[in-house]
Amino acid sequence: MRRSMCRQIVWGAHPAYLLIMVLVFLFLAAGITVSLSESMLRNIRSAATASARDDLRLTAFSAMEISLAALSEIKELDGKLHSPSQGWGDPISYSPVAWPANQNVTVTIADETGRIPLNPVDRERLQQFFDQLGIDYTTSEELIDAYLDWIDEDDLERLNGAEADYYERLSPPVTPPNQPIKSHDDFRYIKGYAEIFFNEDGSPNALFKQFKESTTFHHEYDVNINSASPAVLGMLEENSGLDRRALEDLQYGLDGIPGTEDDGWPASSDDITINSDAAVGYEAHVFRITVRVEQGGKQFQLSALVDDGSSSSSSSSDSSDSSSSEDDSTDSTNDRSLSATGGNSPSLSINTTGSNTESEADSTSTGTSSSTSDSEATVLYVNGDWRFLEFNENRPEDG
Ligand SMILES: [Ca+2]
Ligand SMILES: [Ca+2]
Repeated sequence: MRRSMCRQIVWGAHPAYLLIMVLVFLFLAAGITVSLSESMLRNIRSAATASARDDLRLTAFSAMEISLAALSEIKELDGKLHSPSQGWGDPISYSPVAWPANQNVTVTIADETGRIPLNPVDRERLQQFFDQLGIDYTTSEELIDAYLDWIDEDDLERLNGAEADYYERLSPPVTPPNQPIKSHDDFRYIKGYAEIFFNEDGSPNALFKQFKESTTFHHEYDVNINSASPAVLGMLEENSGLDRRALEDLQYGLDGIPGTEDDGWPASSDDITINSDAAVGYEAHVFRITVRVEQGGKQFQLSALVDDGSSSSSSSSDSSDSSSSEDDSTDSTNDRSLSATGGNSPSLSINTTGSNTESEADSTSTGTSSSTSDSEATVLYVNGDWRFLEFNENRPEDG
């Protein structure tokens, strides 16, 4: 009782002090409210951004589905896929879909089959291609031997090759992977390539650009003449007697303009003058599909490498989950073995049993994979006939 009396007296004695206390409290409360609402706004804003990104992602996945559907439908109608002029070169125009009005959707489908396979290497073909790039025979031999030693399992040097002994003496030392590679970036480190394909400052030169756009690690088919690079066509003109003029006439159609309705394509060696069509193909099997969706400065991109499932020989992988199908491979009549050029190369066992078994095989992979399973295609997942060999999504940061 006395104490509250005392307090009243104290408060009553200092009204100005009380007023200041109240003001300070109000000021602090206002500050807290402001900072609360700022963080709420931030949360709301980031939720809205996330939702916008989800919208872009959804659209991108739809565009990927539509692209695959276009490829499937054209294959169904025409029997085979040969050339982007069949319609699959522009799947967005092929499949009229009402995209969200504020989103800009673009899709490119590039035929990977138009490139010369580097895994395994057709030594003669690569030799011819290097010749087309203006690289002399001796240097070509050195480049090819060095590449093969870089990826073969052993440490035995080919005539013009190099193994770990050579690379560990370099400064800085590098280690050859001794297994198939997946990226052209590796060539920077392989003996002899830096001098031919890279500038002194380490940047790739124009020759490397031609080499990169004309070669691939992702298929083993004959090179599709319908999507081959100018350098590859030049090689075919020189070594296989390809009539490039006749090819252009066919591809550009009667109006002589590429990209118009009347564009055609050779579907077999019956359609085009070529002396030797060894290793020359007319079909597309492996595609790199890139989807971009943009909306108000935001972008979402999907990129996939898909195989039409007509062969399992499209890609090799060293990943630990590479499919192991030892149970059903022994009774298959479709198994074929390919041997990479050179006596020291490992034999690649290619299992071509059914197109839909890989997804199951993936989940039953074991840790006991033998050396041959390194060379089997890694299938991320299967969509109808389409087998995804690579899949990347990326959402560049805003701004
Ligand atoms: Ca080696
Ligand atoms: Ca070797």
